[in-house]
Amino acid sequence: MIGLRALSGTVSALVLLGVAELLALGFGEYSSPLRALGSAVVDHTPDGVRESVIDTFGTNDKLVLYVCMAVAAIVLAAVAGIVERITRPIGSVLFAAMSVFAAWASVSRADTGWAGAIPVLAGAVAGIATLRALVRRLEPAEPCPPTRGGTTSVERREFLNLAIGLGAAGVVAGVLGRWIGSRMRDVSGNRAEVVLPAAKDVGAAIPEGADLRVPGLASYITDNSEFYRIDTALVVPQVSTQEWSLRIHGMVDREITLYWDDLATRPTVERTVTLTCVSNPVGGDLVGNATWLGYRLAELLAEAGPSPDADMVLSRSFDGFTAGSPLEVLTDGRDAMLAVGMNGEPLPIPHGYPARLVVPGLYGYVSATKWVTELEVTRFDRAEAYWTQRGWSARGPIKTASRIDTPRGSAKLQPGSVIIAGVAWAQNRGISAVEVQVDDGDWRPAKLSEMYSKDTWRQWAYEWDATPGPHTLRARATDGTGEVQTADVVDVIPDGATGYPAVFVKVSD
Ligand SMILES: Nc1nc2c(c(=O)[nH]1)N[C@H]1C(S)=C(S)[C@@H](COP(=O)(O)O)O[C@H]1N2
Ligand SMILES: [Mo]
Repeated sequence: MIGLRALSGTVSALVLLGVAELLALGFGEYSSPLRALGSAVVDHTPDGVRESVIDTFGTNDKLVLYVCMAVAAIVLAAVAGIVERITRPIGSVLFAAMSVFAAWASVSRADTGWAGAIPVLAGAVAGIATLRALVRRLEPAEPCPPTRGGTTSVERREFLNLAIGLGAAGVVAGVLGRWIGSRMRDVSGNRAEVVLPAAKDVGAAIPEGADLRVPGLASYITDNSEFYRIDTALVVPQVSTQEWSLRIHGMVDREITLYWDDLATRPTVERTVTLTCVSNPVGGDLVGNATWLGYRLAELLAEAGPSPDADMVLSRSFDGFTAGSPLEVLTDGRDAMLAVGMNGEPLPIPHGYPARLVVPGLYGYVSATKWVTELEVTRFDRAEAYWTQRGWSARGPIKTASRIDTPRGSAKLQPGSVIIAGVAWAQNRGISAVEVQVDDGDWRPAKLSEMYSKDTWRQWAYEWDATPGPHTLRARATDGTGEVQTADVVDVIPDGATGYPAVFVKVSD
């Protein structure tokens, strides 16, 4: 019996979600309870938990989140079904409470008014009605039933048919709602029609020697399809060029709003810049190098005329993410840009289509806002960006780092010549040397790939005469100012990990 009651609860939750997801088609993206709750969880997860989830599951953290939410919803709904039968209407109240919470999550998201609560609340009415109807069927028809179990096998079969039918209807409605919603929003058609402007100020050609082409070593330019992706977006924001605009406001002489077509008349710049995530652990792969096409931020900001008292630009994305960059950094002459192209294509949708920021020398969380729609000129003592509110440092200059790509950890090697190779980066300062250490031996200089610019990573390689036994290989880089990468082992929070990358290998006899 308890199973049937739990089933009533679960089926009712499916009806609730199905109705809400279908109705959400008419009330904007965040009126979907799954979407709104998921984003609320992302924004409110304590850092420690977030870190351990990311450590454990890598960048599958979003999938993990959805699975956890689904399990939590099923368990809660099952409990609601059970308690509704014991003390009515506690289960219904539990349902209503969960719905109010989901409605709050919808309404509190960016760009959704009170109407955003309608789908969840309508779903709640349907879900609670379902719960009461199902639970009533589990009650004995007479006070002293002739059979002990309360329901007869015929009643039981009828109940199951009804429950399964309703549950299936809920699932179909929900899947249909999500699917139609994603089709309605999808901007890949819009992206396919974009013609990128020609680059006016083209960066120097990338020399052959920038890429050492060592097997197992990251290529100098990272393919768009392989470029790491980090963001808080559960569903990739879909922003068409018609919908997109960039408002520059705050401490400025004149607020301006740029539309996509306005960009066409402006001078373009093309630069190859390496992006890095502050959450990249030592040796990690949250770093990539691409050729970006865009517009100089300094020029766009100058059109608005920033106040001399301002020291921060708070960039905001379509989906409410914010990053705070020092105004000084955006205007000091480096190639900080509003990028619209990545490696010869319009930005891929997950990388910020149609426009994002790229700032050489700053970690992504304080600079690289994707789907960017606003630049608010402000001050660090007045505004706090998304990750700063969550305990990360307000400022995020990139720390000098190196990585060993080959050989891989725990590789089994043959004695003799082994190529140790990797990448090193210190954007806006450049890399002037990389050294390699085997076990506790001396630091030996590695061969560097041809220098391209101080804003991109550099490859390095070192030929090692491997001797039998276990070995530890380490690397360290020196930046363009002569500063050696620090050996201090520091975690990614609050402003980026440090320490030497190490790889443990076994060389056979
Ligand atoms: N809208 C939005 N932009 C964002 C983020 C985000 O969560 N939302 N994350 C930032 C972070 S932390 C990084 S490291 C870079 C990653 O850019 P990529 O996904 O194109 O590699 O995007 C930045 N821009
Ligand atoms: Mo990041």
